[in-house]
Amino acid sequence: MAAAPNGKAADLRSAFLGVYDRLKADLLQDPAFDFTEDSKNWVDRMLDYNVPGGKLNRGLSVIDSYQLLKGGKELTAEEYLDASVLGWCIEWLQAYFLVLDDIMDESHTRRGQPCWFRRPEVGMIAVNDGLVLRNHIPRMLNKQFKGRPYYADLLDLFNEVEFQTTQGQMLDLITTLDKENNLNKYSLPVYRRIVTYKTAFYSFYLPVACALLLMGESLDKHLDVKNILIEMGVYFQVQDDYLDCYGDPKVIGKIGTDIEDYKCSWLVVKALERANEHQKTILYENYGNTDSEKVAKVKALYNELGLQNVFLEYERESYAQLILSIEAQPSKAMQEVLKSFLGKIYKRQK
Ligand code: GPP
Ligand code: MG
Ligand code: MG
Ligand code: MG
Repeated sequence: MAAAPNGKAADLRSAFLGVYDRLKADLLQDPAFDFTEDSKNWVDRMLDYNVPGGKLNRGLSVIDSYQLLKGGKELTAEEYLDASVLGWCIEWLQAYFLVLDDIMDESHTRRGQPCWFRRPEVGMIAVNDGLVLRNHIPRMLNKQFKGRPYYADLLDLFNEVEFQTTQGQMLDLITTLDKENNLNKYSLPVYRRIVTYKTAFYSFYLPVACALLLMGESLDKHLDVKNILIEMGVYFQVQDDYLDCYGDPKVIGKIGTDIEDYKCSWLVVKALERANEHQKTILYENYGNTDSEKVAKVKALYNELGLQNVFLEYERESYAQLILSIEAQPSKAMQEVLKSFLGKIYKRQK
């Protein structure tokens, strides 16, 4: 077995990708399914298209967190593999969510390429591919961890977090149904509830919870840490919503659809808080429409309301608040874990 890598970010990434190749090879030789040449090629290509092409923040954070919780000591090859497999399980979960989310949000691009379902040969086969990705996770967990004392806790954790994410996605989708009510329902508490469930649990709590289980810790003893990670997740989704409108598609790899989709985005919530009656009418008449002139009117109103500065101020305050709660944590190692995660997303452009 190769030793755990140390050193530069590029080396960490390429070592992590080495584990991806190994996991993919195992899945393509799964004895529970009699692969044909065509099905093997399909899954191989589907995985390469959807799993490894993102920032890998969530996956790499499992390794990073585990190492910091071990007091910064270099991981053994076995420990590195354990953390990497869990990291990839989270990346698989993310791929499964994104393949389906892009269908639901009618998106066009993801990670700088057409969304998987937009490929002419894929279409609605993408729905089943989402399920295939989802079903790979317990197979990888079983192969690596069956028989370990924390195996059942890992399965429970992945199941619970997936449940929470689907509930968040449901809220995200059904909140857009009531268009006649002219955005009346959109408020910060409604927003926080959606994003806590749809993003924060799987993107922030899950990687650290995985590292804690590898340490033999009981998750019930880390509720403060969970709350901080959820706050970080809310901040991350506010950034996602901001970048949906103000990010450079070439950098974020996707074209925003939140205005067209009538999403309860952080930007529209802030616009509603600040708009006068005339400006509210502009929002009511133009929000939630694919007509590019209407989208442009919404964006012009966001600019008029100075939402870019409102976001910069929010970002500054959230960061300061998060640092305060992190520094109130009794464990220095846990402080490092949380600061490392926060450092990866603060002022991100993608
Ligand atoms: C991000 O929302 C949330 C998810 C990707 C979770 C999806 C959950 C499912 C159960 C499918 P988003 O739509 O703002 O993300 P993006 O901007 O990347 O499309
Ligand atoms: Mg979505
Ligand atoms: Mg989306
Ligand atoms: Mg988004």
